[in-house]
Amino acid sequence: MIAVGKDNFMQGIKFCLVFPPYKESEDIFFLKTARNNLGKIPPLSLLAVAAILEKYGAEVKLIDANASGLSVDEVIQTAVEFSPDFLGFTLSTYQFHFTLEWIRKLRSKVDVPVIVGGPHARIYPREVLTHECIDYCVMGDAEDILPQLTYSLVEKKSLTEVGGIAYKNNEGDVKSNDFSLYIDSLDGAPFPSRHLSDNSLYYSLISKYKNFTAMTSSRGCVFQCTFCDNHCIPYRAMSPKRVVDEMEICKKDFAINEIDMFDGVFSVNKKRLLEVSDQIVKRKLKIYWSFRTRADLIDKETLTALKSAGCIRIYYGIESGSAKILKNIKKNVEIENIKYILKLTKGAGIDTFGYFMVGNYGETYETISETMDLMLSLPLDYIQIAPIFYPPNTEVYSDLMKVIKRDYWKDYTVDSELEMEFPIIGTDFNKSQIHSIVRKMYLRFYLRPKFIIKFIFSLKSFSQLARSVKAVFDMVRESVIDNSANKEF
Ligand code: B12
Repeated sequence: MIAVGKDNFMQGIKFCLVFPPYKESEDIFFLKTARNNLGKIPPLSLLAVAAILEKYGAEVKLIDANASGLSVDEVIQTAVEFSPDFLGFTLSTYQFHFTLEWIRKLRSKVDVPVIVGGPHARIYPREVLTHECIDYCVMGDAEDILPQLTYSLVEKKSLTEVGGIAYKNNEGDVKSNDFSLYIDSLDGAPFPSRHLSDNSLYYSLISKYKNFTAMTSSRGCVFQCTFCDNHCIPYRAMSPKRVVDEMEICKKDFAINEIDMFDGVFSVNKKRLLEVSDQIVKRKLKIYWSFRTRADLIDKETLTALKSAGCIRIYYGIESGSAKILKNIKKNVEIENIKYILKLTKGAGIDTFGYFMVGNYGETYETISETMDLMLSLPLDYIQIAPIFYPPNTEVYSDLMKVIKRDYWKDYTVDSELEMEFPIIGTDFNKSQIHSIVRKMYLRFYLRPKFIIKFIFSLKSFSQLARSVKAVFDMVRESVIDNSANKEF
């Protein structure tokens, strides 16, 4: 690790971080309704990056074009006026080419080095760097890497000692320093620079209070689900104090009343969960919050603590009602446990959200029926169903690669013209059947009179009502336009 010199060595250096709009991938969120109405979540990665830069004295402009609705030309104009020394973007796989277009356009008017990070830069740094408009990939946590990279660039030092980056050397060859990728503790990471964005822009379809924001309190994952690559990153969680400090800042400095914790699994450690709840109560922090987890990581004691600490909703990754599928995807949660915990959660006065998947290895009409039955029998307030998808770096994608005999995402990163319809593996269902099933499941769940009445009575604000009416209207309109679901399942 190289020393970066003075604490404020970035004084006088300007960074412009841009979060372009994105469209939910059709393969991930299938209903147009969900795509158009899910909400606006702050670009947490860039807020974290901004905080690191500000810590060292840099001047940062963060442009959330996704939430503010700015066009690329408007963003270019703002960036030109700001006149940065560096541009920064976060890269996800599915949005890669769209983001690349924005980078190209911005770079053509603001010709400064471009630094990227995020999942796609971590997984395919070499391929990302084949694009001329991108100069540096940060492949891990930015907390140590970015100051070292910036320092080395400003001081014109060699980059060979800067761990966690990929770059092009003077000969144009891509070099990748695959060491020092991750920080050990997240407690030292500065609080996200929420003052750089307009917090009134953010909401989720089901958020109940304004202002709303999202937060993460851990990175990586300890579980091995076949459809996710989060376990490829070492698991680290912030201490309860650090978590509640950030919640307190949200409340006091940004008038935020509702926080959605976006950690893949927030309650890995029961003691941490109880301490977080305890500190919220002790500090008399009146904040409403929600988080994502698995049913086997919740029990009666935690639910009581969570309720008194203002937790209003738990998102459970249920995935399937078939024990066989749960085993195939390495989820390994007992169906009986799911039923028991969901009932307890509702009983504790906490809303429940269930994530489901369709099209996994071993999926049949029988397993779909089991999932449908479970979904309709559980005390769930909301659901989201994802058709099977094959993200890079996951076990499902490795299986797929054996069938298609190539690393599709790698080729796609280099070649923007490349398009390919993935085959669905391990089940006889094809993609359109899976989409039909998903649509049918959504309609079966959300158009139940019981659900509609309960939902109307649970509404907390006019904005929530307006958003919900629009979502329901879109959903019904969409299902009238395409009623293919009813033909198949
Ligand atoms: C919160 C979140 C969102 C938020 C905020 C997005 C953001 N990146 O800020 C919203 C809702 C907007 C969102 C949108 C999407 N997301 Co999202 N999201 C997440 C989630 C849950 C947490 C990310 C996060 O904020 N972590 C906290 C920060 C502090 O950590 P970090 O992201 O690792 O960032 C650090 C480093 O990676 C690095 N870094 C990251 N970006 C940059 C940029 C620069 C310039 C530098 C120097 C460093 C750097 O420095 C940061 C600080 O150390 C992750 C899952 C996960 N557990 O990571 C999925 C995840 C990143 N999202 C994913 C997906 C698929 C999407 C969408 C395509 C939506 C969809 N489902 O269709 C869009 C794409 C948006 C886009 N343009 O990138 C996938 C990406 C998979 C992939 N291979 O690309 C993930 C991994 C979930 C998953 N397991 O599938 N997402």
